[in-house]
Amino acid sequence: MPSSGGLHEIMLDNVAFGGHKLEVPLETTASALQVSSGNVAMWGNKCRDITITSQMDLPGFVIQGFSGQPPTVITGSARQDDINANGTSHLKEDVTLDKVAAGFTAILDAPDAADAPLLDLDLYVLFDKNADLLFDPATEVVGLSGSEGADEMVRLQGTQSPGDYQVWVHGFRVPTPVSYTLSIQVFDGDAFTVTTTQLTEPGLAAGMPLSVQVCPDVVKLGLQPTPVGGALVFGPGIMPGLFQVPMAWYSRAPYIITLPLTLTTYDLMPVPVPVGDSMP
Ligand SMILES: [Ca+2]
Ligand SMILES: [Ca+2]
Repeated sequence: MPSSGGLHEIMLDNVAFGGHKLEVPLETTASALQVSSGNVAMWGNKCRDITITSQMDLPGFVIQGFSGQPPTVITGSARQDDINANGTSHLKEDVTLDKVAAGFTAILDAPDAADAPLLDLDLYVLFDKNADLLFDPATEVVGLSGSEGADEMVRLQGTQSPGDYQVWVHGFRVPTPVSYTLSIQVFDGDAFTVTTTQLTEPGLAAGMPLSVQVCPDVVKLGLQPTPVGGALVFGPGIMPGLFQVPMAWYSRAPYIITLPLTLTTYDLMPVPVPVGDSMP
């Protein structure tokens, strides 16, 4: 997970005990990984270089770039559902993934509490794990957001397997009918190409900086409205989606560019009018 400088602590909580001994030996390995940039912004056809350095060996290291499409936006009408049965959710939106994706995000934007007091909507994301074309709320919920309010967001971690998903909006408390907006975004495109150097089997060695270059495929990106979002996803072979760095592509450079720019009085002097010219 992203973290900053300072003291950190890892806590282990044993919630079940089924052994004969009160004290059972166990081992935990803690480590960290550094990325030279917390996000990857690209514009035009320019590539970006970043460096990844891990403090521990990451066998079977995998790194992939995913680009996104504009989010799907649905307008819904809130309804009171059975508070004890999220399967009664009044809105169930299908999302089918043809290939591995990343960054599956669902955002529920409802009226503010001042405009709709006591309104409480909840958001669920389900994955048809057993591919029986049914979504079981007991076993197939892969993400949920259930605050006391009506605005909710679910972002699935790691990468998402191909298959059928559904996003559910559950009306937990709907005193009066209101409309809301549900946005769903998935990064499943291949318009960001990733190349690395120095990566040899069996993976990424501890302390060995890995140079990564990310390039936009402007032909694939050209038809999309900008900015185009995405994610750089990497990790060891057993968990290839462990780390994610957000990416964004802009068709042109941003208007605000910060440079080590120093203006002097000379730069600010008026341009002299050549002798002989007359002012209009
Ligand atoms: Ca199922
Ligand atoms: Ca809620």
